[in-house]
Order: sequence, then C-alpha cells, then structure tokens
Amino acid sequence: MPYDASLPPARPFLWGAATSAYQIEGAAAEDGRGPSIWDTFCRIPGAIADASSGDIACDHYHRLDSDLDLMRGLGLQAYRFSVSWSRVQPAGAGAVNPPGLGFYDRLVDGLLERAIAPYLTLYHWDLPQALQDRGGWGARDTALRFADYAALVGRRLGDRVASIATHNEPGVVAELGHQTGVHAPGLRERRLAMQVTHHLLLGHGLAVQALRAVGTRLPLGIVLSAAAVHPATGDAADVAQARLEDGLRVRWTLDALMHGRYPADVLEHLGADAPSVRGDELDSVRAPIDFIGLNYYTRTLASAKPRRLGPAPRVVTDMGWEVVPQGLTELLLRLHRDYRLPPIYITECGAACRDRLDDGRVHDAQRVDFIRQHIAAVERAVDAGVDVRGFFVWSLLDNFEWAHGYSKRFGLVYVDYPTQRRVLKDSALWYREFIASRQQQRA
Ligand code: IFM
Repeated sequence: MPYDASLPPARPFLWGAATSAYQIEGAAAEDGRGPSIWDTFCRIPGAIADASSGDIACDHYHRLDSDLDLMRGLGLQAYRFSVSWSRVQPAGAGAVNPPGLGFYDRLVDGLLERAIAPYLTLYHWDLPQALQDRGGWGARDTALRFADYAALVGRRLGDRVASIATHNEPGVVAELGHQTGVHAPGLRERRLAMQVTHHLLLGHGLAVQALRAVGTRLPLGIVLSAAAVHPATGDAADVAQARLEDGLRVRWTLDALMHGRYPADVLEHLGADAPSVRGDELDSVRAPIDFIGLNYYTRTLASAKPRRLGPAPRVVTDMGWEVVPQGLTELLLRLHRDYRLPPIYITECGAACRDRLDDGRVHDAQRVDFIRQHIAAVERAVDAGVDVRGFFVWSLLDNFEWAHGYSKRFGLVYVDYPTQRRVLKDSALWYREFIASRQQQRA
C-alpha cells in the first residue's frame, strides 16, 4: 500500500517499533535464565487461551542478528525492548547471570551498529518467580530489589542506550495480575492490587534514584497505559463512573508521579482498600523524570451498570477494541493541560488483525489504516503544542499476546511459528516507506 503523501510534513521525531522480552525471546530455560511469574502462570490449565507459553515465542534469543537486520531493513530509527529481569538476575536479587547480560549487550551493540536508537524498559511484567515466592509486588521489599536491578542494568548498559523506562503499564500489572487475575501471578484481590500499584510506583521512584546514584545521565521515565475515558451516556451515574475510572486509570498514577499524592476522590472511593503508604514514600515516587511513555490502543467507555453497547457502528480490532484515533489527540491535549508532563513518547500503538499469509504476502490494510490514523492523531496534538518526540508501533513481530497466547497478531512482521519464518506484512512495507519519506523531508 503506497504511503499517503497528504500526511503532514516532517518534524524531528523518532519512528520505531516495540516488543517485550517474554513476548518474543523464548529460550526460557537457557543460559542460566531463572523462571519468571509468566513461566509459572502459563502452566496453569486454562490460563492461556491456546494453552501456549513464551518458552519459544519468536525465538528471538537465537535469531538476534537476523531480527536486527530486519529492523534495519525497515529503516527503524528506534527500537523499544525490555530486559528480562530473571535472565540477568535469576533470583531477582543477588547473583548476576553473565550470559543473560551478555545477550542485552549484543542486542544494544547490534542496534547501535545499525544506527537504531535502543529504548530500554526494565520491567515488562516478567517478575522473577523467586521474588513472587516472597510476596511479589505485594511486598515492599520487591520495590527495593527492583532498584538494585535497575542499578545493575544501568551500570552495564547505561553508556549505550538512548533512555531507560522503569515500568511498562504498572496499572495493568496491578489490575490484571492482582485484581482480575487474568495475568500472572493470577491473584484476585482489590486491596492487594492497590498495594501493588503503590509498590510498583515506589519501585519506579527508587529505581530512578538508584540509576542517578550510579551516575546514569540518560533520560529516565516510565511507560503508562493511557486512554481517554468517556461516559457511555450522558446519565449522571455514567458521568460519575467515567470520573472514577479516569481517577483509577489515569490520575492515580500521574498525580503520584507528578505531584507525590494520590487523588482524594479515588482514596475516598477505595476506603479500606486504599494502599498503605509509609513516611516519605510518595516523595520517592515523584523523583524527577525526563519523559513519559504512553501506550494507546483505544478509549475506555464507562458505564455505571453493565450494559450492552448500543447499535452505533463501531470499528474494532481483533482484540474487540474500538478504533478511536481522536481519543489519542484528546488524551494528549488533556494531559498537556492538566499536568506539566516532560516530553512524551507514544511507546506503543498498534492493532491486532486476523492476518493470513496469502501467497507470501499479508494484506493487513486495517493495520495500515490504524497506524496512519493514529500518527495523524498524534500530529494534531503536536500541532496544538504538545511535546511528543516519537512513535513506536506495537509490535515489530507477531508475538505471545499474554492470556491470548499466539491467537492475536500485532506485528508489522508476520511470524510463521512452526518455521519461525518472518514475512513483512503490507503494514511493514507501508511503515518503511513512510519512515523513508519522513527522513527525506527532513534532509
Ligand atoms: O502486548 C501488549 C503489551 O505487552 C503491553 N501493551 C499492550 C499490548 C497489546 O495488548
């Protein structure tokens, strides 16, 4: 599909793609990697839709060089990846695993050799099982261990990566992992989930401090899942529900990160389920950061009572998520207005589609439209004055989509799992042309 030249003109902006360790690496029991909570969770019957796991995933661990060449072939300017904590520190504390760190050394060096900026995330959901056995994110100690792990990664890779994000989507870790139980570690307790949000944020702040203490001068930040929250109807009850959900999903985290407090209305709503916060912990949470990453897929529609969505025509992706690009513009404008945010990166944005190999091609026109519309949505916000610096498509490769296993495909690149063959989808060809054309406009 040809690149649409009617898109707005070039800006100094990074175009990239993102992945995470457990979703692509495989090699789950190799070279000293310790088990993570996702290894354990995948073994629970019924936990994963297709009863799969990340044991092999995209076999990226063994295909590093060819995957790096694939990235270069696409013309990516930046690549966002995560480090597997249990690969570099198998028990989550104490001994370091040199071959594990060596893998990330090779990844970072390989990116730099290909002129691709490495954007590192420390925690994309794969907690070492040994730490879960000691209480996981429900235990304050895990936040302290996370700071040690951050320092160790910072010392080893901090001279070569473009930035370090502490967590990926802490709100999702708390809610899906500890309240609804559909993600690892599969717990279902709201009080615990709220304590987990606090410990994740505390871990973030302590990690930022630890990285600074070891001399890291890089931009440091955090990646949040963010959505514009809309009431399903104009009814007062739905409007109030939307305010509450915005409080739980957006203000909870950003008020803590930016102002060192949790929102009063949400604390009141939580009552006895509010987390316990010791001493000056919220001062650590608001340790100064240099960027915020936002992952955007859809809006949240809030209603006070469970209701069937009306007959309005809704375009959805294969996840059943409504396609709402204008929600991204709205979100960016709103966060710009309500918070004095540091520079923003769209660290994930993409669509799951029912991709099929058709004579060696994958015609994913829906994904091309999705990406094009969301880029345009970001650019509307930039034109209105929001400081956005980059856009990372989720994902570079089809991969292990958590509780959905391999049944959902988000990649620009199709992965034929039985052979591990990679095939550029039409969206990859489009993105390659798009990046090249933006680069030419800047030259
Ligand atoms: O695959 C996930 C990713 O790990 C985190 N953000 C959302 C993506 C799609 O569900």
